[in-house]
Amino acid sequence: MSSKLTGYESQDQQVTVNFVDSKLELFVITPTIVRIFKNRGRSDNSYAIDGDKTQKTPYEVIKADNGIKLQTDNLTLKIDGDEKIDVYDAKGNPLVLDYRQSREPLPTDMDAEHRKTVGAEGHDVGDLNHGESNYYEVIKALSADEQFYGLGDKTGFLNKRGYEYGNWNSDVPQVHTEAMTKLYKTIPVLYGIKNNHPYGLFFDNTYKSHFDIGKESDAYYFYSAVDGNLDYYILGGDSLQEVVANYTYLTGRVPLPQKWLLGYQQSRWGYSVSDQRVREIADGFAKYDLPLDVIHLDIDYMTGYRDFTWDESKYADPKAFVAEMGRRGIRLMPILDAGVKKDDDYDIYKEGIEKDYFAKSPDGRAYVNQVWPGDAVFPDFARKEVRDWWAKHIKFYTDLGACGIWNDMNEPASFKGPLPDDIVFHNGEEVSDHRRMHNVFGHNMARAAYDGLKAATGKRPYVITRAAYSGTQKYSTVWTGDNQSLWSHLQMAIPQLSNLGLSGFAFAGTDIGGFQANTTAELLTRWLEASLFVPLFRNHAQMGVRYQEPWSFGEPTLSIYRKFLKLRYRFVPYLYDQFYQETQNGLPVMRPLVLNDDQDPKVRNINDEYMVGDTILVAPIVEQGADKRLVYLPAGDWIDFNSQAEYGGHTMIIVDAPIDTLPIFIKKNTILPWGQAVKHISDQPDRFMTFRLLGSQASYDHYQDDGLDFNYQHGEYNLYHVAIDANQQITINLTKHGYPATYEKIFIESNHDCIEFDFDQQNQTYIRQ
Ligand code: MIG
Repeated sequence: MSSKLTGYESQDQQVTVNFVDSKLELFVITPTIVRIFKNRGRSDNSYAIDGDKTQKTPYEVIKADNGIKLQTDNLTLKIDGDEKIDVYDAKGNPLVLDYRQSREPLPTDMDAEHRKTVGAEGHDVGDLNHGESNYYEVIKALSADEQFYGLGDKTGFLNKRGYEYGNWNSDVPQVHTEAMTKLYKTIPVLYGIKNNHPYGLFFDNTYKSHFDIGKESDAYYFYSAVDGNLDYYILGGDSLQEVVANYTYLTGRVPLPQKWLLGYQQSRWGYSVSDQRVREIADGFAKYDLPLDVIHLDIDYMTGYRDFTWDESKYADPKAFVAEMGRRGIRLMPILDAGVKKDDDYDIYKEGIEKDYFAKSPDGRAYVNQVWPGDAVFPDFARKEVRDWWAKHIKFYTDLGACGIWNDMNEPASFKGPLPDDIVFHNGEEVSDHRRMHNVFGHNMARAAYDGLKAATGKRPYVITRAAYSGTQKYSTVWTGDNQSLWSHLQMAIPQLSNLGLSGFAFAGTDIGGFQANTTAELLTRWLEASLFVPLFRNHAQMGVRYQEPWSFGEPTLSIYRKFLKLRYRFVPYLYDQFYQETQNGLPVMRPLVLNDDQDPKVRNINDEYMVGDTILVAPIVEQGADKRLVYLPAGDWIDFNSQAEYGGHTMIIVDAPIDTLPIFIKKNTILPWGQAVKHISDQPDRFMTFRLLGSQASYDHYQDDGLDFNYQHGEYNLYHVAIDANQQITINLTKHGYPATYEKIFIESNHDCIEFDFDQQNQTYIRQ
């Protein structure tokens, strides 16, 4: 057989494989992560990965057959004489195999002439390569038994097989259906389970790209990009959990949030028109006995949609108003738009022009498009100096007392047509263009907000962003953009948030109740129930649609809404513990069932259940009119949280769920921390903690810190190990004591008892009363 492979060289953990007229670089990052790189003429830098993730890893390269074989303890890569790569796990099971034949595009009845006219009308004609000279494809063989997950915020279902998706951050105000191939984010990580063997692929390329996951063929799936280097990572691991942990090891983990971020948040485009209107909303929550932590301020608080302004004709005294809300336990979260108003009398615009901080047309002038403020320009956020400038101005908000920054329109969205390809942006300091920098615009904007908030407050920044790239999770939480008040969107929320979690975004949420269109009492209630454990717990609606505050529909909606808000606060310590775990293990808090048991074929296509950590299973009603549903219980024994009934695992059961009921199942023999029924999450340390035993014996590790700043990184946190054995002997150990405000009392609730333990300062132990 003829081979174009001429040899290889290796240095440290980099292996260069030489072919007659090209070369391929392989980087052994860890035993379970290998990077495959081929320079295609673009500078080599990553927005997703910070620093060098390479760990000292033994590996071997041997000549084999018609090529070479690179082997770590966990992965084997075979590179053949045609530059084809096949990857196997340690036991020799195939994970990722290059496809040897050519693609066979689906027949469409369309000739070139028709394609032109149909395309001209604005229809998607499905041609991936619009004559781009640096276009490429990576085609992998598909097995009959192979399922796919990940890809960030894409529409549709949990398992991505059979669909295609695009990566070009887009503002999509139309109804998000499974036919919509792209939304706001570009997170090109794809997980596969091939004949029961999990793996991941991460394509680190910011240019417009595309995945076809067995839509075109049952024989292959492929990635394509219009430009960029070939730069992808093989992610191995013995379980899907290990594969996901490898991805978050590479691209970073969601940092511990301030604890109150886990509280309930209320929003509507329209509240921010005046301090009086915002006050009315806060009053509603007080009047109806509803817990609330944050009210979001949409674009109307600004002066003429100018970033870094607060209209004093609508707010008598913004700072005093934010403080007034703060005294009531409510924080305010202002929106910040990507487009900066073009206005010669506006200091931010003037400063940005003087210092040359905006993207430019090829003629050298600041490029102007239109967004909310009318004519607007776009900061060149990938330049550090521009981010530092933006970050410095974030102080405007923190000085007024705002609790964070909600970044919008940062795909970037534009009203006068898309930004042309050749708009000049920078890639760091290097001159680049919109084609390359579009998909990281939101990433860099969010990063600037993170830096600004951190510098100004020393607290853990609360940033929300609509657009994102892989790695943005280190700086920001995300929401899924402009959904609608449709049952199909409530249904989509579960797989969409599950896949975002698998893609590194452990802190995410949808607009509860639906953003566009008019919600109903039933839909709003079911959406709140389904979101009970969703980290970003925010109701948001568009201006012009019917009100969807908890009281808008009267009774019984109000009482049911109140019941679930109160229940959420009970679970806040559990969720906070899960975030601590996530920083350690890199796994999302909200999980599709497949993440916890990738060997159970029954969980690979479940779209209407999710887990929280590995002990809580949630099976909400997501169908109009339904009052019962089927629930698949995975491995283990389960306790129905509502009825206390017990069930074995690997079974399908029918549960009743009238409108005021959310089916929740707790793995038998679990301890749950049980938060207090507070109205707002306090900045003051909790003095008591309750742990509830479900089942007969269990143990649990609980994390505690001040919930606000970075002192935990210097050891200021506590870990409690709570255990109840088969004889009902209870032990509470402070296994780490770095935060001074230990709980004064701990209550252990089991069956019908509640046993109190008091902290003994002298001996640093808990003593049973
Ligand atoms: O084009 O600021 O997705 O949450 O309320 C609309 C107004 C602009 C889009 C966001 C939405 C927000 C709205 N914004």
